[in-house]
Order: sequence, then structure tokens, then C-alpha cells
Amino acid sequence: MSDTACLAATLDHGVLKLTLNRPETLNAFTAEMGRSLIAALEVARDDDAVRAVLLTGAGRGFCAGQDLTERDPASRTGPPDLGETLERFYNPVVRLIRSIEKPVICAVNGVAAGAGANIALACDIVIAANTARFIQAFSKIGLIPDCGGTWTLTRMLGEARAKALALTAEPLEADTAAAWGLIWRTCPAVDLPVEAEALARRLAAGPTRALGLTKRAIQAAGAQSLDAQLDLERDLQREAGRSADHAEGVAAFLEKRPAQFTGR
Ligand code: LHQ
Repeated sequence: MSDTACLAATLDHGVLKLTLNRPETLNAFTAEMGRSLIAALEVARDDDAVRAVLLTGAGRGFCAGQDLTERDPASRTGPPDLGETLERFYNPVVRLIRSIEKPVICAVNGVAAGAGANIALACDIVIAANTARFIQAFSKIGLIPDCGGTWTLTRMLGEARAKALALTAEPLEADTAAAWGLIWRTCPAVDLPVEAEALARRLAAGPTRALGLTKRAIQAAGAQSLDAQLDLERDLQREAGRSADHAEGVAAFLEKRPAQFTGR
């Protein structure tokens, strides 16, 4: 698994660990980081050896959002096309995280601001250091929340909290984010690397196909009726029922032994 200067990538026990690696800027997001993250997530999508993804940050921050030194108004002649920036770098990252049919875990090791917050919140399971904060920093620089933030916050928290966080840009402590149901849970900062790795390895050893189909079903649920969801569950369960891992899971139960899932 190849590293780049701003994104460390390792594959171990089926876990593709991606570490945003510009700690001196709290891992602020550059175009190079965007290209590297997209390429790594495409590998995660396509390579059967990858059975879970773990995204985290190096140093004391998770990600401070767009690197604002790349956006200095003094270094350009006209207004920027931020829509184009989103389409090239940020939207593909969020679309990949959501569409990869494998668990994507985010270990938020410190502050997550702007795009950094919303990329974290796009992941399937978010576990954060209890010292971390989530900041919808956009309004401080005259922008709107992106990376799906307006969608994610509204669905997960409702309009009242989504609007207050986005309009005020006030930091949300990780423990409050967990209490509000925005993330799964927090743990002491010192324990985060070990806990997140253990969770990722456990999921990577799971029935990957069923986990991927579960992700697809849950993501579809918010946009359709119960009736349509029952139809979708029927179709996806049919597919899961044909997997080798389903046969293995049942056999292991009957034989009173741990299942050895292969992801097929
Ligand atoms: C940074 C950054 C940073 C560069 C800290 N850039 N250096 C935007 C535009 C284009 C297209 C699409 O989408 C977007 C989406 C966005 O992400 S907009 C939001 C951009 N992010 C922000 O506005 C957050 C800016 N950062 C902060 O407010 C603070 O740094 C936070 C609250 C994240 C952390 O505060 P502190 O813990 O007090 O750390 P610090 O401010 O001292 O930062 C440490 C260093 O990191 C510092 O450098 P220095 O050389 O002074 O040690 C900062 O300049 C640098 N840094 N964020 N986004």
C-alpha cells in the first residue's frame, strides 16, 4: 500500500489505515491530500484484501478542513470557483466513503473543523477522543457547510441543532456529539488508537459482503417508505443468504466454534 507525503497508508489484518499526515497544520486538507485520499479510497473499494477502512489524523488534530493557505485571495486575480473544488476533491471523497461496501471507521483524534468535520461524519462509525471537537467553521470564512454537512447534520440532529452549529460555528465537544447521536462514542484520547484499531480489525474479520449490504440498506432507509425498505431488505437478504460467509456463520454456530469469515 503506497504512502504519499500527506497521507500514510498501511494494510494490516484487512484494515486499510489512512492517516492524514500534515500535523503541523492540524492536517489541513490540500489538493494533494485530496488526490491521495481519493486514490486510496478507490483501492479500498476495488481490492478484496481490504475489508475495512480506518481513517485518522497524525498529531493533535484530525483535520482542520481546507488548507486556507491554498486559498489566499492575494494570490489570485478573480473570485474562486469553489463548486469546482468541491466537485474535484471533496465530493468524490464523501461519495466514496458512502458507497464503498465495507465498513469505514473514523478515529477522530483531535479537532475536526470545516470539511474535516464533515468528512469524519460521513464515515460509518465515528469514535472520537474525548478531547476532540467538531467545528462547522465555514461561516467564519463566509462559506456554507460542505462535504454533505447540511445533509448529515440535519438528518442526524434535526434542524434546530444543525442550524445552530452551522450558523454559530461554535465547537461541539466530542462527548456532546456522542450524547446527541452524531457519533458512535468517545474514549480517553490515549486509548483511541488501540480501540479504533481493535474495532477496525474486528469488522475486517467479519462477513464483509453482509456488512456492505447492511450499510447500503441503512443508507437507503431515510429516503424511502417502510414498504420499499422491506422490498430492499428482501433483495439484499437474498444476496447475503447466498454468501459463503452466511453458510460459515450458521455452520460455526451449530458446531459451537468461532466463525472464520472470508468476506465472500
Ligand atoms: C491551518 C488551518 C487551515 C491552514 C489550522 N489551513 N493552516 C473550503 C474552501 C474551499 C473549498 C471547499 O471547501 C472548503 C471547506 C472548508 O474546510 S472551510 C473551513 C476551513 N477551515 C477553517 O476555517 C479552520 C481554520 N482553523 C481554525 O479555526 C483553528 O486552527 C482550529 C479551531 C481548527 C484549531 O485551533 P487551535 O487548536 O488553536 O490551533 P491553531 O489555530 O493554532 O492551528 C495550529 C496550526 O495549524 C497553525 O499554524 P502555525 O504555523 O501558527 O502553528 C494554523 O495556522 C494551522 N492551521 N487550520 N485550515
